[in-house]
Amino acid sequence: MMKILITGFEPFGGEKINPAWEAVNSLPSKIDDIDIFKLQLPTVFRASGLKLFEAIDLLKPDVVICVGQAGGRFDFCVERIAINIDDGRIPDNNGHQPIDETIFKDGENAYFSTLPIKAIVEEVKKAGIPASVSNTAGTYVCNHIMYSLLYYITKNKLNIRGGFIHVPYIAQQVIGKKNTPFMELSTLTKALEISIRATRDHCVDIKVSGGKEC
Ligand code: PCA
Repeated sequence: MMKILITGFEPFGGEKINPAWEAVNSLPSKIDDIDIFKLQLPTVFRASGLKLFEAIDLLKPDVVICVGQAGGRFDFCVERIAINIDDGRIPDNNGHQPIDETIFKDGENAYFSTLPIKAIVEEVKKAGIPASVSNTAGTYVCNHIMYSLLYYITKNKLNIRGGFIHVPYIAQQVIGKKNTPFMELSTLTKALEISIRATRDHCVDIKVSGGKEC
């Protein structure tokens, strides 16, 4: 039996909902032979990481997938890399806005996702849902949590695969906003289910191009 811990963030930046949490919360508690544990994280530097570490220690999952909103992005974005820097465009939900601060002084400059990112993208696209590999998770709380997760796994030599997925706005968030991409909530939930199955089915990633020019 495989255990997956999947997280979504609280709303932030003036939004009333966070599609990441809405989609995570809509997942069933079991997918095939996989037990799904859902956790909402505060959109707050540091506190989000501490809450995640506690849940990892308690649950001892095989896989951790963190999910966040990336308003303005068109597709379901599977992140490749997290970097050791906090640089907030806006304050977090506790009013804290770090600028160019190192996340962990004894951490690497960056960590790569250990999810099968290419396999996830291919499987999600096969279901008719736009998806791609993203090469930056930004420098806000989402990059912070992805970095913290991979730092914690590495430092404690945990046998856990982990990574991060960014999702676009959902329909109700773009009412009155012009030229803003969105997906249906049910599409995001389906893409997460596919990502979970792809992670179970691919311990080693597939070799297909996910490259982009800048
Ligand atoms: N998205 C933000 C933080 C919380 C969220 O859902 C980000 O991309 O950093």
